[in-house]
Amino acid sequence: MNRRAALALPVVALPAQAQPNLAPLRQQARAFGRAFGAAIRSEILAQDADYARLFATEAEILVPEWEGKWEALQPTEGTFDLAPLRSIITAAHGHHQRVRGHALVWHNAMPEWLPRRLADGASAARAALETHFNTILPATRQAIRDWDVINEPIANAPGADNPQAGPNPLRESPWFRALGPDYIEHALRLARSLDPTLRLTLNEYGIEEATPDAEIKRNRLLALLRRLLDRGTPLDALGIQAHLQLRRPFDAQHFGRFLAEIRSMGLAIIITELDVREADQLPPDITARDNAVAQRVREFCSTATQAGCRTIITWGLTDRHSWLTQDRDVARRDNIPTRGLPFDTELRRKPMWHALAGVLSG
Ligand code: 9MR
Repeated sequence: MNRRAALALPVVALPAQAQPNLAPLRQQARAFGRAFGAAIRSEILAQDADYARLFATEAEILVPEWEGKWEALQPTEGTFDLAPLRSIITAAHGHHQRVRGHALVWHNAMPEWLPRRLADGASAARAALETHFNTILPATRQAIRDWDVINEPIANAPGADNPQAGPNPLRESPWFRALGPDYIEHALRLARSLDPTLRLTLNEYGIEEATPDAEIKRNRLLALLRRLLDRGTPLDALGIQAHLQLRRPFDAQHFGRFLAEIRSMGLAIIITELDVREADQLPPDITARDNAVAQRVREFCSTATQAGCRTIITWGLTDRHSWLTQDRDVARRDNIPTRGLPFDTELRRKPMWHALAGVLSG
């Protein structure tokens, strides 16, 4: 689609059924120099043809929801299995899509052996990191030009929600315990040395909303980024996960100032895992619920694009398969499935889709 055709697209949110011919998000974003992507799961890709078609049509970027984590890539120490990740790469190539890597250093989705190895001390931890990077980065070099090298390094704020939290601004993960705060710099330098043109991203959650806890996390993150950059650590982008929650307030101006600060450091901004958890008290009907989700997405994403963010990735595409309903810790207590992604369980476009279309082509 050319730019003129994209410009002619209506940006107001009308019911999806009324606009069957609107171009997919992928095309709408591309016409405006932006990119839309989504996290995908290889086992569903293999089983659900409609799901596969939806990703092929709507997403420019695919992110492996699980297949790029240690648990998937190195289930046994020294034995690598890239088959699930390769199935996503193959699908992406078939549809001229890009793949983002997620995640090289994280405290979750570790194979059972890894925490034990990290507990053996700094040199064992460094060796494990090097073996993993030395294998994965060259093997995926052709297909993946952007990796979340560091995922979720900031500790959550201490407080009522998190009584265990200590004063350390960095999360005391197995990596931190083995290597100290320098594990972040070490991993970023290693990635850069193995692949000098790879885009290196540090990805974080809980930094979006207007709560005291998010403010503490933002300040901790800014301090970490300043320290890394002052030391000449290679880093290209901040990934903002954006698992938004409607029960929390959002302040566009305040968040915009935070993004401007990130940009002033010379870092790109990527929205990496967007989805929306609905309010505790749900609005009366599905339309009102979907509009509330769309409204937050519109406000949040337009703040990000105004600050120069050019890439928006949702954590899944459809409510049919979403960690928001499948993860027991985040699923609603009343068991009502959350409608926090752009497509419903029948793969129909929802107001959130229209909100994204409006922002990406706005
Ligand atoms: O959605 C992902 C879920 O399917 C996996 O089981 C889980 C553990 O690997 O990770 C989930 O994705 C997380 C992402 O990797 C990092 N940010 C938070 C995401 C939701 O938990």
